[in-house]
Amino acid sequence: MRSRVLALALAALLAATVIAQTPQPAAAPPKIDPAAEAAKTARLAWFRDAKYGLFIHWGLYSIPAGEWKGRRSLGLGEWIMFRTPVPVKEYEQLASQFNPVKYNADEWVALAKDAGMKYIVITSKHHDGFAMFHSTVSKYNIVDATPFKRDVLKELADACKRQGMRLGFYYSQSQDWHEANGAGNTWDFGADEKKDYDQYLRGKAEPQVKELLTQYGPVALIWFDTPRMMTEERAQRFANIVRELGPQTLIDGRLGTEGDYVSTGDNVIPPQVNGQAWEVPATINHTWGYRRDDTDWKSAGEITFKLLDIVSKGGNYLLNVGPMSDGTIPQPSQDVLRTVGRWLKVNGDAVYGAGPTPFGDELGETSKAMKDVRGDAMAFRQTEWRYTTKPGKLYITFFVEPRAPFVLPAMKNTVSRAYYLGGDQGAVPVKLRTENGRAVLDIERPIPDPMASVVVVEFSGTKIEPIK
Ligand code: FHN
Repeated sequence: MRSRVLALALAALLAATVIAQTPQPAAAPPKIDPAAEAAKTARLAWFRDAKYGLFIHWGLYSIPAGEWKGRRSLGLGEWIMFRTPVPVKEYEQLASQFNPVKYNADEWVALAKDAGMKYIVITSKHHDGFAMFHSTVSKYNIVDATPFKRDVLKELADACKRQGMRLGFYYSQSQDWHEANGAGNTWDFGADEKKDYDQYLRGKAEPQVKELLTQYGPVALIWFDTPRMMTEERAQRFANIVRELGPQTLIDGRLGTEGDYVSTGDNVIPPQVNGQAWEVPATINHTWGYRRDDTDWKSAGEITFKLLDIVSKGGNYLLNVGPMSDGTIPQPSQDVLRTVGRWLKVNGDAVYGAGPTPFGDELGETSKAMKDVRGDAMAFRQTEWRYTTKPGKLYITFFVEPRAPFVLPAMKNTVSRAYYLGGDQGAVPVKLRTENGRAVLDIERPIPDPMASVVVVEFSGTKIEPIK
């Protein structure tokens, strides 16, 4: 018996070797539809220029705020139902307490504007299944199930229209802990594999996405998330709905099929430049939904660095706030956002519509030898400055006083002048000279803004041509 198994295994190995050694026809390159590509490029134009957006995670979970029946529930605020776990019948009762009387959509949009953000993405339904808009598909929504009875998304959409802000909706297409057939709730409804998942998709998720696209428009994007059990075919059904009802609406990178842009992992900034459209969803503290005990806000300096780091690699920064159950956004997070916004008022030219670094050495090295817990190569980042570009202009954002003199990387272009951003462009010049064919900046200390100062260098031609 043993020798028979061995013989079979050997025969299989031989067959595999033969197949591996036989020249195989080259895999056909993926088909590219030029018209579809052109439409995608056009859809993405605003997104690529915008660079900085406000993410808002708001829902019933802002009431317990990280604590259930007097006990701290660790983890993300919006995951409290799952982590505790709380049975649907109990969690549902939060709706009768949800009365965010201080909610003022215009103030939220004004905050995003003051912050220098160019789009807003808000949770229309998170994994807990509660719709923050008036849905006719399920009574489990803010108008039908709360004493507040106001459609907060409609109010936000109207305020965005009034103030010229783009608005997109986060929608948890897969996980829905309120529904017997939605993914994720195993404590009330048992294993996901035994559920009639398509019944949930067709009965709730797909029609709700249709409601969002038809009653709150124009919708800048739909931010799908955690595509559990999303086969290509299921994901494509959502994509078709978006394409049909919102031809200009973008699809993020977490639907389960290719979207318009790539969504990185939460708080994950890639180590190098990437030419695709991409976005980093990120927390301002350590949670998305409000948690009373999380007051570890990132500083304005950290946020500004991350923004420039991301833009210098070609991406967008979608920075989150978690409003409280009274409808207000925690004041410390507002203060941080406004500080960055004031900086952007002076220095926004280095960000909006700017292209990535033409160099890359300043980003630091990626070591293949060291891997993080996910097995990704770790980057040793340098954090003193970042480059961004526009035709004929190189922006150098310094986060610490630069080495003196500051020598620019070798390039074929000649540089003509250098100055600080702010005020009248060119009003505050920076000494520029050439030494051994390299442009050199003699920057006086202290730099104007210790948080971050931007020097613009004008050069010949439109694009920098580095000399390697
Ligand atoms: O599970 C969610 C989480 O609650 C939050 O919404 C983030 C935002 O990117 N997305 C999922 C985790 O990646």
